[in-house]
Amino acid sequence: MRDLFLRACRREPVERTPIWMMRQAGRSLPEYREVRKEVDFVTLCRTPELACKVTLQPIDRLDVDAAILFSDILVPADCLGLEVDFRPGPVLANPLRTAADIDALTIRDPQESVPFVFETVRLVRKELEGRVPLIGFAGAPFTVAAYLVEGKGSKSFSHPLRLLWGEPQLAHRLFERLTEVTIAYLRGQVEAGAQAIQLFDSWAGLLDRKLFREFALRYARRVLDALRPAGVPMIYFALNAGHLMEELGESGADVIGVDWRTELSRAAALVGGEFAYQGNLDPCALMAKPADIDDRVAAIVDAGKQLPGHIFNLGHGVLPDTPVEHLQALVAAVRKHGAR
Ligand code: 1CP
Repeated sequence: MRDLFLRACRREPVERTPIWMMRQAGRSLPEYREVRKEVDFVTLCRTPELACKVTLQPIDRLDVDAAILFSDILVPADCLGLEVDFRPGPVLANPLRTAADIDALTIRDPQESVPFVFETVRLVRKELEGRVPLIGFAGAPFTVAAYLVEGKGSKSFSHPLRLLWGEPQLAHRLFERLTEVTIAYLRGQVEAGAQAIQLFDSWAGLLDRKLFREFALRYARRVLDALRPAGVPMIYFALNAGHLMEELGESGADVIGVDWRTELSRAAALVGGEFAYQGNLDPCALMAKPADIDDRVAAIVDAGKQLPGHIFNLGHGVLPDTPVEHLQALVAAVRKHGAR
């Protein structure tokens, strides 16, 4: 297997810098849009043959060094009996707002409520035939809670933030349950064949350091501590977390995801300790002509070579209107500059 990605996660020597891209499967690829003409997003996530097909599309088209399971961080809401619609972002008919809503949540075994996720993982491993490793993922408890309480995407997520300030004990009860579900859900993915996992904490950057520690880091750490015996590399990605760098090193992750706002060298100096880093080209940079971003790519790759381990990625997901040729040019540039 081409295991550059796994070796970089473990801070072992690599002959070149590996690359994959968050949201590498999805609307930027014409073959994904073809599949979406026939089925809605939820059906796509719940049908292993189709989810497998779109997971593999970026491997074939872009030749990236890892695959990531095609799903969504809100899929395991099924394990709490919550219905989520996608238009295209997640929308809940009944957001969690009261103590009664939160205390009524019952946890169901992910193997029974979302068996299609594990079936997709098994199928992808089989179809990959060892070409590249497969990354499984989940949303971190804080970020998933942000959607469940707000009921949809938001810039400010004021409902979940009001819950933290107004009823911290109730917020903790919600996070406890989400932590339990997330552990079972990720364990199931690793047992089915996921070779690394990423925990997405996309909204953790809304919190100051004190709240981050109390409501986000504590639960992310609990998830990662529980998964450590599974033995696969673990990535923790918190978006907009420049002010939280010192804290990220306490997450229990092997790899720290960094968005484009914080240079890799600065992130590493602030985090301290021995970690691999993943990132961090601004996804908007891919709107520039490939020749115009070559210097930027070289700078990130060179900074990565100074770190104990580096996986090239974007600082956040691929934007849907990114030209495919620009994605291919990025992979070529990382190959060119990343050789050791
Ligand atoms: O086809 C469509 O129209 C649906 C769009 C879409 C897609 C392609 C959504 C709805 N989710 C996904 C796939 C997805 N989501 C993946 C696939 C694997 C890959 O990376 O290739 C992953 C890892 C996610 C994770 C996810 N979903 C996150 C964490 C990462 C991030 O972007 O910060 C978040 C925050 C979500 C919520 C979500 N789901 C979909 C949308 C449009 C959103 C964002 C909503 C918002 O907050 O505005």
